[in-house]
Formats: sequence, structure tokens, C-alpha cells
Amino acid sequence: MNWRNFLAPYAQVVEELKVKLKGMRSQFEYESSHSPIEFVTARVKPVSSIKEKMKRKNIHMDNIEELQDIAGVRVVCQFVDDIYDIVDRLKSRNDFEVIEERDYINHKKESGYRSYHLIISYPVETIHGERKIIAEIQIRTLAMNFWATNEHSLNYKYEGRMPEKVRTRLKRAAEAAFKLDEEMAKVKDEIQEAQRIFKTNKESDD
Ligand code: 0O2
Ligand code: 0O2
Repeated sequence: MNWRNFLAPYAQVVEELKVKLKGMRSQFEYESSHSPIEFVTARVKPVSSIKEKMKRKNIHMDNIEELQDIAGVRVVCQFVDDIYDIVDRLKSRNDFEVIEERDYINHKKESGYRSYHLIISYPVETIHGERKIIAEIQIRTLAMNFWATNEHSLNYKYEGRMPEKVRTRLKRAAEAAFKLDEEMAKVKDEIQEAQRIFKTNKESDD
């Protein structure tokens, strides 16, 4: 398997999506309106993780395209409402097709994981013509991201065999993170007004 060749169109998609989503954020800023996007990150799944996931899910090399997150983009938002705003905006775009939606916010995973996932089919131009590449967009709040990053590290440390005590603690932490999102939602208008004033003052200083 020539991984570099295989992954090249995925790398292209990741770069294009990153530019487009970061562009959305800048546009909100130019228009001085609240940006539902706090930050955007993206990556091509490392070959070692691809191999590990194929083994875990019993996917044969011929069906590697079944892995939907080889190209992965993450959009991190301040508030839960922002997630749904972004989802609506992404679904109404014409440059890719949303082929699957997974609402792990209303339907959290057993681990406590929350996020909204969109699986998209993205047309990319290659030197051999157009190809449709599957990519995963994960949309989550800062609190959900904080939890997922820490849980991911622990999973890595315990290689999937997490002690029950840690697992229970993480589930509790997931609920605390969601409570934080709920509390922040209640003062959202005030936070946004404060951020607007701060931004206007900063601009008049510049
Ligand atoms: P680890 O250990 O893998 O978490 P930029 O400078 O912002 O244009 P850059 O430097 O290429 O872009 O990186 P970016 O896009 O800011 O962030 C890459 C980090 O985000 C990587 O972490 C990825 O793991 C993580 N990441 C981003 N999007 C996804 C996604 O959709 N799925 C998953 N699983 N991870 C994502 P590190 O730092 O490599 O460390
Ligand atoms: P990485 O290292 O993030 O790239 P699954 O069967 O759940 O493993 P599937 O079928 O691809 O995977 O679908 P799913 O669950 O919708 O999305 C998988 C990705 O979502 C994961 O990628 C994680 O990035 C994230 N995710 C899903 N569940 C959890 C969880 O419990 N904790 C954390 N921290 N992240 C989660 P990978 O391939 O696991 O790895």
C-alpha cells in the first residue's frame, strides 16, 4: 500500500475544508456579528490509527473507504446553540453533500461523549479528474472538546482497558461539562454583549 499516494486527496480535502471553515469565521468577524465558530482544526488520520481502526472494526483493505474519518475536521463553538447554527449552514452549502448526521448531543455515547458529527461527500479535483472523498466534520462546544481531549488521552493511556473507577469519573465529568454548557447558555446574551463592547472598544483604540 502506497500510503502517501492514497492519502494525498484526503490531505487536499482537509486543507480545503480548513480554509473554507476558517473563512466562515473571518466573515462573521468582518460583519462584527457573533461568530458561532470559536476555532477550527483538521487532520488526516495517521496511518497507525487507520490500521488500528481497520483491525478493530474488521475492515479489509479493499473496503478502506468505509472509514469515514480519514479526513477529519473539527469545529469548536462557544455555545450549544452555535453547533446547530453551524450544522444548518453546512447542510445548506452547495460545495459538498451531507450524507449522514450523528447527533451525539441529544444521544450521548455510553462513554459520556457529546458532539455533532456530519459525514460529507466532498468533490475534490485531482490530476486524474474529480473524486468524491468522504470526510467527517465534528462540531462541539469548548466544554465538550475539553472533555473529549482528556478522555481521548486516558483511552490512549489505558489502551481501551480503562479502570471502572476512571470510567465512572469521566462519565460524571461529562455531565459536569454539559451542565457548564447549560449554565453558559443562560448568560449567553450577556456574554455576547460584553464581547461586542470589548471588540468595539479595541477597534476604536487601534
Ligand atoms: P493529537 O495528539 O493528535 O491530538 P493550523 O496551523 O491551525 O492551520 P495545523 O497546525 O495543521 O493547523 O493543526 P490543527 O488543524 O490546528 O490541529 C490539528 C490537531 O487537531 C491535531 O492534534 C488533531 O489530532 C486534532 N484534530 C483536528 N481535527 C480533528 C478531527 O476531526 N478529528 C480528530 N480525531 N482530531 C482532530 P495534534 O496536535 O496533532 O495532537
Ligand atoms: P481519533 O483518534 O479521534 O481519530 P467508533 O466505532 O465509535 O470508533 P465510528 O464508527 O467512526 O467510530 O464513528 P463515531 O463514533 O461517530 O466517530 C468516531 C470519532 O468520534 C472518533 O474517532 C473520535 O474522534 C470521536 N469519538 C467518538 N466516540 C468518542 C468517545 O467516546 N470519546 C472521545 N474522546 N472521542 C470519541 P476515532 O477513530 O476513535 O479516533
